[in-house]
Amino acid sequence: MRSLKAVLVVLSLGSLAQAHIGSPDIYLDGKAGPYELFVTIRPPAVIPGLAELEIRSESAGVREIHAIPLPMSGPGARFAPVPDLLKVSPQDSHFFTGSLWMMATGSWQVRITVDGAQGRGILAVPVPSAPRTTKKMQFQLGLMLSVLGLFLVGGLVAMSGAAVREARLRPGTIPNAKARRRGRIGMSIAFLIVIGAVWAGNAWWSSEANSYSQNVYKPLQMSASLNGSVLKLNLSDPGWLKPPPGRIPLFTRKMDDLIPDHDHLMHLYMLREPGLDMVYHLHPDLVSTGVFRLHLPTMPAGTYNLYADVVHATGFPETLVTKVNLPEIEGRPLSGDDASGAAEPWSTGPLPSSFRLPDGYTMQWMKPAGQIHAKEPLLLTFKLTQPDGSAPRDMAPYMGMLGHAAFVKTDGTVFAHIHPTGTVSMAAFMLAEKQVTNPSNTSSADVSGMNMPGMDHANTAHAALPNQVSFPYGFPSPGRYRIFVQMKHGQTIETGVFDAELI
Ligand SMILES: [Cu+2]
Repeated sequence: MRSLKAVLVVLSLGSLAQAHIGSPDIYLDGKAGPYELFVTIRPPAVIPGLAELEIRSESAGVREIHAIPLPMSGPGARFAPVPDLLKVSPQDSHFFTGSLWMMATGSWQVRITVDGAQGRGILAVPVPSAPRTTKKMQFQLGLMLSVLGLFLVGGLVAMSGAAVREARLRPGTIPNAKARRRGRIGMSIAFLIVIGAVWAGNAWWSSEANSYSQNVYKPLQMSASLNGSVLKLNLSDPGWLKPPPGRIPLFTRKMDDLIPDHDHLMHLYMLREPGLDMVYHLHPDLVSTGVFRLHLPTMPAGTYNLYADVVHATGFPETLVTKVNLPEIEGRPLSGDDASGAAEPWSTGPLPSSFRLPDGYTMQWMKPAGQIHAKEPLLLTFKLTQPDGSAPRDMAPYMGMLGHAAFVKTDGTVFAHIHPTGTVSMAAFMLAEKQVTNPSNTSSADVSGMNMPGMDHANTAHAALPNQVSFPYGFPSPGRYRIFVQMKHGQTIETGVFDAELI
């Protein structure tokens, strides 16, 4: 009977999202030809703005690194301007830095060219570029400008008064009553004109600020409704980047152009609040434009935060969020790529770095020594072992990769779904890489037929797959985080749960 109670739903988390929530920095572990690079890109919060670029070369013999931002598709992707040379750190010849101007909203890539002992190598890193906020003027600067502005207004009025009152008098002559009156009239007129100009300036500034705020990124909205054990997700466009009538936009977002990212149009994480003690990684099916449907697995009642990752044909990724209250669900058994995990609520204290899985296996976080700092580029490594402590012989790729991880801040401000390549959307990464290997092809066409980097196909032997996986990531801010790591052996998808505390 419980399943008949169609209940509920819906509260948008209303945060600023991008691909990932509250975690805009890009971390990527990739290869530019023969050179292995760890790339960190910190995109600006406003556009146009400067993106900070840091590259650590993990290979020897790198002489020079150049970088340039390019649109992901169209002619701009083919006719690249001259790239910037990155600076080598004087202390460390493997560390390169630079800053790049991101000039427009859209789906961009930073193309990195490495020259060195083994020739030239190119790596393309997708960078979704969108203003995330409007910056407020600093109080001191506002105060100073106001004082200077008042001085200018007063000065202009006084000068106009003086000009009409006494400009034509001989030196030393005292203006008579008539001249003084003329001066007062002159000052009044000047005051009205100046105030008019200030008012018009304010109106112009406000309208510019307004049109900019239209460009501030607004993710697709998502709402959830439950019917029996079927969850329906409705996507809607809150009107981001609607161009004024008659103008052709440089970049648009559509709802009917989603492309598969490692085999699925949507990757949905459901996390139970407030303890983050239950996690589900599921894959809803597209029913019609903007509508997804999911047969829920059997799951306990509670309030769940939903994070849905999608990628547009342009390579622009988004994470859509909503919240749903569920009764206890008697649904289907988990199958295919769907998986779940459970752990003690985070509030009961940090979990050990060695996580016991329900089938006796263990997943271990090879924690870096010392304190972890916010924004520090890290390679986080996890290892799966059998009950006897040995490596499983039947390690298998999970959706084409050695592992998938979700990083969630316990206060709900951060969610990031990461892969061994890094924080970039895999579909966008392949779109960018395809241009490096085949420069004439810059169309944003479907990439579903492409092979995943490191993808092992179903029929090949997985005996050689390692039992550990590393994720490049940097925690965006201090606080407590929960990390959900998924690896697969045989037909079993294991979900390890770990806690991290950052000061
Ligand atoms: Cu994934």
